[in-house]
Amino acid sequence: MSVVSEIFDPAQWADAPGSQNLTDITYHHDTTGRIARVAFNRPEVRNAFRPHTVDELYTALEDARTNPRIGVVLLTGNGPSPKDGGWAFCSGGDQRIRGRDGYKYSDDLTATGIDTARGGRLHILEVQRLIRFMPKVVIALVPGWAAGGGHSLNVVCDLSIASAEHAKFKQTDADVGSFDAGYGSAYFARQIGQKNAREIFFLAREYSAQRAYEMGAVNAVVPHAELESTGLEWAREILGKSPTAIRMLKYAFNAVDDGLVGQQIFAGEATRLAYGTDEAVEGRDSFLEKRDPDWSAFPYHY
Ligand code: S0N
Repeated sequence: MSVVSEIFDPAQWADAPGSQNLTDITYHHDTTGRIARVAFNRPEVRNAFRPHTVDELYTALEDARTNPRIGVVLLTGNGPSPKDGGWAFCSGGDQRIRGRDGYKYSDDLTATGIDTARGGRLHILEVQRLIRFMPKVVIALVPGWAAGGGHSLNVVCDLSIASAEHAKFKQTDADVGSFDAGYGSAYFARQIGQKNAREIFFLAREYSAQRAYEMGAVNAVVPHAELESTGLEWAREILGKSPTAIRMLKYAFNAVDDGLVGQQIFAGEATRLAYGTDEAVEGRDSFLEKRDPDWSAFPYHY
């Protein structure tokens, strides 16, 4: 097992199946196969994402979402940078390939044209929704900079743990003519309050892990060397809880901010639970047996 980051413990992890050819991220499962670790792997550019990075990220997270054994996902950034030793969670979209109508699908920096089928695609927002809507806890482990779209990813993760020494936060969107007008800002304001969120976006100043903790943007600040072990400890604790309770709670927390989509997702889980009852089985069977349903065994609860 190769060491992908200075604070990565290879004894805890195995390559996730099919992850060998990834270039922009790394994807591991823990030795029990119940925790996924997905990490940005472009430390030389503070883990900025290009379209290919987002494709890989989406594929790995979707794999974790649909793997019935995985219960918790850790999202982090590998480091440090071989160039200057700097650490990053993610610094958002790679500014070198941002086009007039979004991000060029081509990662070839010399490319002049935009693939018209995919040009201008801001598919990091699809990743945000995948994290938000997956029925599993996603924990951001922030080893360094969380900036721009990387700041927004920290916002959408369910829980966040930050490195005391290296984690730094900055919402640069207004500096670079970009704006996350969805979860990254409006939902962020729900987390830390309107005045704090507006200050962070309008002034685009850097703030520390400790300040992030005080505002409620992260759950804990731990020594850098303990970041990943703390993430694993939290994940293992969560794995000791009822999967259904965790899923329903996540969707309950989401629903109030997610409108009808939030209600739909919560309701879908309620329907799935109802399908497991004798009452629902009677409804199905009566239809298949071409008879009236007999609900007499099912009282009106109060
Ligand atoms: C992260 C910062 C603050 C770190 O500063 P530091 O430590 O001084 O390092 P640097 O010397 O600046 O950087 C080291 C090397 O890394 C390169 N680099 C850093 N970030 C990027 C980047 N995002 N793109 C390309 N390269 C990057 C530097 O150039 C340097 O390279 P060398 O060594 O060759 O000089 C600081 O680096 C910083 O401010 N970075 C830019 C942060 C930023 O503005 N990100 C973009 C914000 N916008 C988005 O992310 C939009 C995309 C997006 O996610 C989105 C899409 C639709 C709707 C909403 C969103 C959303 O925002 O979520």
